Amino acid sequence: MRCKKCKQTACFQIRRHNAAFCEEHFVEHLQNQVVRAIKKFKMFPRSEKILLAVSGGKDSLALWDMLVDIGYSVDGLYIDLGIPDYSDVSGQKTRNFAEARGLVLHEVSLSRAYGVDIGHIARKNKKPPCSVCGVLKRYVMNTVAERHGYFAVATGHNLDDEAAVLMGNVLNWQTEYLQRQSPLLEAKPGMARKVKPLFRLAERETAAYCVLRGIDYIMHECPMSEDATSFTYKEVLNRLESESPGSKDHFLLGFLRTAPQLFPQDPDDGPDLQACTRCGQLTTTGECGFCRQMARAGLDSLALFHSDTPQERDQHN
Ligand code: Q46
Ligand code: ZN
Ligand code: ZN
Repeated sequence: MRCKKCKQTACFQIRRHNAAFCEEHFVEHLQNQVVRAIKKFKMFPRSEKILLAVSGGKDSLALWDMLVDIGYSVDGLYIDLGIPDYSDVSGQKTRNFAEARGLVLHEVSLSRAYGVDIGHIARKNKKPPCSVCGVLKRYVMNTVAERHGYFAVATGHNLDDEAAVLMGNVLNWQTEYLQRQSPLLEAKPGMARKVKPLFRLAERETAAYCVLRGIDYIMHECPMSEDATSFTYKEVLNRLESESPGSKDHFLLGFLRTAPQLFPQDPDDGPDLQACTRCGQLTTTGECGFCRQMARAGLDSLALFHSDTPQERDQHN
């Protein structure tokens, strides 16, 4: 196997692109895929500051490394969910990454603010942890982006994640979710612009990227994850991909090409919003979902951001 670019010995094959690359050109190829995604969906210009949600896992850290290396201005946001034997490690890996590169990292910590973990809030709400966690993460991302004036919030969802979500949405004909499934969601009142610049890269590619770039990431999945169906969808898609390389690309990218015609968006279409009577975030009801969720757990929603301490690191480069 020879590198498509320089004809040296290749170290990594990407079957769906019918190509192989040496280390240097593999890294370049992945970064080019990210630039292509950003440009195609007009996610953000180089002049704007982006907030990236980082978990300490391979995808978000690889994306942070890529964006900074390409020349984008990106700060991180780490949400400490207080999960025993997990959050400490993921937080430390994220901090180490930011520190070594002189990057700004915002940290919002459940355990520091309240002395509880996400499991406690879930139990008090009688809901699965991931549903409570989703509400919390969206709220924190929107609030930090608004307070600090970020142009967009980026997340590390990759090709495998997005193809699995699409499969679930199609199998269950979740047309509302299909309408919103896009690597770019425009900003709306109370909601930051959301972007997913990694959607063209497969999981194994971001893992390989981390190895090549010496990025130390947490390998374990979050132990609270109970979404077995999404693992099944990923397995099915992996089987398809190995039989017929390019299947995931065809499935997801084909959907993204046709979705605007299938689901035309009306920019004025949306519920009437008012300020949450507790925190001021825009919401459809008197108190927003986040404040209600925290109140059910006996916690003051306003206390969470006392621990949002953006840590300005010394720039090393
Ligand atoms: S962090 Fe939160 Fe995930 Fe853990 S509790 Fe579920 S949603 S699995 S990406
Ligand atoms: Zn090469
Ligand atoms: Zn509120």
